[in-house]
Amino acid sequence: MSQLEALLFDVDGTLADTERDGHRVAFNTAFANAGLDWHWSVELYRELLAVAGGKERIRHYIDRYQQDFKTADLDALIAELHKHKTQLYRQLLAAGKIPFRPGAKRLLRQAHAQGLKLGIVTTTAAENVYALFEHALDSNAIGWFEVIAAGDVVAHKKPAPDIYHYALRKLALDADSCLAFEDSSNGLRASLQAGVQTIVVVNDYTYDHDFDGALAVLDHFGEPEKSFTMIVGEVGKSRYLDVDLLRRWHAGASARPLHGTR
Ligand code: XBP
Ligand code: MG
Repeated sequence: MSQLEALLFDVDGTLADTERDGHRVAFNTAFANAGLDWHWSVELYRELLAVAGGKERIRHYIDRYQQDFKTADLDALIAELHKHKTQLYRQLLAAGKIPFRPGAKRLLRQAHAQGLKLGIVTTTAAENVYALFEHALDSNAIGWFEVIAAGDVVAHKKPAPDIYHYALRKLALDADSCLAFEDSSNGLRASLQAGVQTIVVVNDYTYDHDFDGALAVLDHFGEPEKSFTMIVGEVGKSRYLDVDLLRRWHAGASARPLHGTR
């Protein structure tokens, strides 16, 4: 049975609640600045989030809701809109608008201090990860991560497992010596297909997703003074995720075949 050696974190919706008041707002501002009357409401964005990747999401939106839209070079337009959206999103991060979720910073700090390897496995653009960490985590924290697997570094985004395979290769670790943290069914499908046992922390956009196969489903990572709610999994006396609890869960999971991979 492998020892727990690394924690692999998704970003959007997991480490920070970035979608409703971050990415979505940046998309809408980029559309308005381009003279487009496209507006992604909070509810429409719930549907659009089923498509991972901002560029892929814009293309899906056009195909689904703007079939009459015509432009000389759609690829170029989407790339330009997404580049501007990323700049706007990073301004929101710099303004401190997007905090980390409860317990996320505490767990990252403890895992780093106790020598666990840390990796990021996200669909969002790498520059968004650096900006989030620069403005919402400790100043030197980016150095805690041995791999930042992000965005277009793989051709097939979540729910494909490619980003997890990429991160495991960079860490030179087997899937069974890692735990993953995700917030969505797309993310869970990606991690499970890569063979990584996964803990889900839900949010307002993903609470009703299918999390079959997750090791546990929680409302957040928990803090000593703010207990998590265990939605799926053994409750026990734990009130927040820490390295000891993760090691116990990992050891217990190692004895059990990974299920839920489809
Ligand atoms: C979530 C995503 C990303 C973001 C937008 O990524 O699917 O596309 O919504 O970021 P994850 P980009 O949950 O895997 O972190 O516009 O840079 O794609
Ligand atoms: Mg996510």
